[in-house]
Amino acid sequence: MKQIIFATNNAHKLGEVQAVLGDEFRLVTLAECGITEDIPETAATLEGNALQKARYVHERTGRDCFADDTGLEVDALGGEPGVRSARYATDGHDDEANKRLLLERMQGVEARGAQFRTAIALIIGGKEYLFEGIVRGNITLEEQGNGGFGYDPLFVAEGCEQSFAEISAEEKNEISHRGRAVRKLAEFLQEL
Ligand code: ITT
Repeated sequence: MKQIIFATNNAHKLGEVQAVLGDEFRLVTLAECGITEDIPETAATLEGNALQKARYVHERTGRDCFADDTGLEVDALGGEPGVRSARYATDGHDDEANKRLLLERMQGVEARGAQFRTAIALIIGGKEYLFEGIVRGNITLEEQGNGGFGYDPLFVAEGCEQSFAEISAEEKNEISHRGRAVRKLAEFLQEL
């Protein structure tokens, strides 16, 4: 079984990514590498932040690793919250405040198109690679469902009637931004 570090502090992401990668890969967590501090995410783009996280871990461990940075890009808000998705309402990771603020900004807005976009940065054999996954959909009028995490209760993917918080983890992975990006990563790793 191949081992690779996934530079995330988000247990939900870890579960989603491990499910897509399957038994062939074991994801090594930051805690297992002794990295317990918050990794800076100060870049202006998702790609920049994903690279920043992967480089941080690679510099400290010297090991192959990857990181995911994800944003919800809402058409009517000019792509916001985008790279600021985690810190939309406050400086911290306050999911409830973030969702409230988004619904507030979308009040009365009819065109509710949006996309989740994931950028994955991989550092392997000292080289850097980027992978992207996008899912288009719409912002709901109110929260729907209790599953998933983050903005999931506010997003219904194109072709779906239920939000990401109402479908199973397997169904989300089949169509989601992260599922798509991770499948590209998996194909790349398998061809090495
Ligand atoms: P790491 O940086 O430790 O990986 P994080 O939770 O900070 O974890 P991001 O910076 O990528 O992850 O997340 C940006 C925001 O987008 C944050 O508020 C997440 O809750 C949210 N988010 C990320 N992926 C999501 C998903 O699949 N569904 C819903 N919200 C998501």
